[in-house]
Amino acid sequence: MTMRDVLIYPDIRLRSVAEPVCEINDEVRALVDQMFDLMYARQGIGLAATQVDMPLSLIVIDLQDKSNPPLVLINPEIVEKSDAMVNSEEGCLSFPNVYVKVARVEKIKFKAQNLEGEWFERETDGLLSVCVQHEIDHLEGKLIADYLSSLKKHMLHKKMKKLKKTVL
Ligand code: K2U
Ligand code: ZN
Repeated sequence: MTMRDVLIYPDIRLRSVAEPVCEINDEVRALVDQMFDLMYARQGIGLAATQVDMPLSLIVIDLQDKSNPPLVLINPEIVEKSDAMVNSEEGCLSFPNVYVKVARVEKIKFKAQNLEGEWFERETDGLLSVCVQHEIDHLEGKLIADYLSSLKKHMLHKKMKKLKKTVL
């Protein structure tokens, strides 16, 4: 399978809702490898399969710190959320040079399958919590643009659509 690049907003394929991964086969393992390579090449710390036009429930994460080894999340789900919220400026590989203030729950417990198909659960906060929530948004077709006011979202859409025309 040839890997295309990261889809750039307002590409409609970013709105795809991911399908569950039913079988973790060689094709899925090859996709995971390609997603890590692309994520590193684009200086990302997370990447969702929908961003590479593969509507599968699959995320790769590498926060680039020793306490958090690289993660593969297959069929991830958030199972618990804290009441407390945190605001952060989020970037997105599908929105080059765009940063949006997003309010997210501070702590989450999530479950997912690893590449061996084993289910695991993890509680987290900080950057990993924000990243997992950001990536699971991608799997649901939700983007950082959706956290903007309708006016700002409209302006961003116009700007990025124009940019796409000039680049192509
Ligand atoms: O999904 C993506 O587009 C990759 C995201 C993941 C992410 C977004 C917000 C907050 C944390 C992670 C980023 O573009 S990766 C770029 C980046 C690098 C260092 C710190 C934060 C974001
Ligand atoms: Zn993103």
